[in-house]
Amino acid sequence: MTAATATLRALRNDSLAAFWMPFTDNRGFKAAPRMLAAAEGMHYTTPDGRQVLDGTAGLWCVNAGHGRRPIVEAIQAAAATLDFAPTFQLGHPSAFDFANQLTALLPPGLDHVFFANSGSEAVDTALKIALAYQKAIGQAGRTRLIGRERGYHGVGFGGVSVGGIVGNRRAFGPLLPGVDHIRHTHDPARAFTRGQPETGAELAEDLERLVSLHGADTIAALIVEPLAGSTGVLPPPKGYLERLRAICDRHGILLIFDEVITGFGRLGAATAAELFGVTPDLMTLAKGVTNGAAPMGVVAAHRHLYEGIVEAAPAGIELFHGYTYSGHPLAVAAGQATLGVYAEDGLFERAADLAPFFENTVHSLRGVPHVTDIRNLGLVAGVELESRPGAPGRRALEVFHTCFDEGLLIRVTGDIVALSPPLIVSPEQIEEMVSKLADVLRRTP
Ligand code: PXG
Repeated sequence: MTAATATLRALRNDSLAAFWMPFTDNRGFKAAPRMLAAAEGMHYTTPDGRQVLDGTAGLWCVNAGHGRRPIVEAIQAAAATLDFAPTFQLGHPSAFDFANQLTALLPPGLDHVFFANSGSEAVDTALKIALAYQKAIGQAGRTRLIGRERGYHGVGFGGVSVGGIVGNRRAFGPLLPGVDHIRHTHDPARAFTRGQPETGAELAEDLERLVSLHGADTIAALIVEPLAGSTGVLPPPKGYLERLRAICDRHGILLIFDEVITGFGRLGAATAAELFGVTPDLMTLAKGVTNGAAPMGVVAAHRHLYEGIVEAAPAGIELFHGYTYSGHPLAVAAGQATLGVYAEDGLFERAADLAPFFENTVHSLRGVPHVTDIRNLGLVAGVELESRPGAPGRRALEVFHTCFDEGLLIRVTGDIVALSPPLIVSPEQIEEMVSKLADVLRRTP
């Protein structure tokens, strides 16, 4: 029996009711389910055997493509050798090796990594490390956390609080106290800009506004995505991140880059920090760290934070934080094999090489019905559609469904389509994605 037939049988026997699906229209999905049964390379296979071209690397995570043998085998071997090992007051060698391998990929200074199990956990960990560091260096009054409008930092209470997407916030009460937000960087007047906008660096000065309002000595950290992903692909204006860094330095505010999407080659470099030449004090990573094959989140911390917290603490535990599965052997094995595949295939360089072709091809959607803006950087693009009056998000959702039914996986948030294919994508597959999307847009009312 193939995996696909097994899945079909299971479907016939089971109700779909029990699984309360995340970020899903549960009633809509369960009335018309769309299922995936297998994946290999650039494609998913549905239970009825259809091939679906993966235009989104799963959920922005499968950067090396699906079913990579070295990763599969590393997970299998780890499961058979050391299924679980605590990392509280004990260790296992591969977690230390992997931490060293990761720091070698990161900008100098980001010398320590804390393991979590998702981007959301990484974000909450980074916020807590920032607070603990300020306290450790005698700045206990710095408790305020600053995020940015339209930011997405996962779904923990910390991440939602610093995040700036109303739909993710409004059902959940007052969230964390003492949080504020700088303005986002999107300007519709710059529609169809290729790559980083030339103007808009001055939006970083909005941080000065919050410093004036609250006092720098109350602010612990600023967290931003170097390129905002979930909110619809917003590349940073030229000079903007550099300016944020300078303002943070001026006022003793820690800078956190949330690189859950931008890490591991998406923008054509190991990290956005490397690409833009701006080093944060803390960096969050997830998704591509294991090619999506096992859950893992990572916080990389600058050595001054690690030393500040560890050296200031009395003998004993220095940071009261950690997860049962921090440095889980299966995730570590997946991560080590993933870094090997990235290096062997030269995937970060490949993404950089393909980026101009990707940009040109994606921008050929200009003029296609409903398209009001196209934004891109590296191997990520956002295609903004005009919303139907009174039905925001509806048009893009229909486009998503039709594309899937016709063999292309895209991602939509609101009325913005995101394309973020695995970095192994071929030029022909980029053309296939874009022409399929254009075709579906032309047929969508
Ligand atoms: N930070 C950023 C920048 C993210 O993009 C998270 C944190 C949270 O990661 P976890 O692993 O807790 O989900 C994310 C996640 C989408 C989409 O299509 C984006 C994410 C997740 C699911 C869908 O925009 N980003």
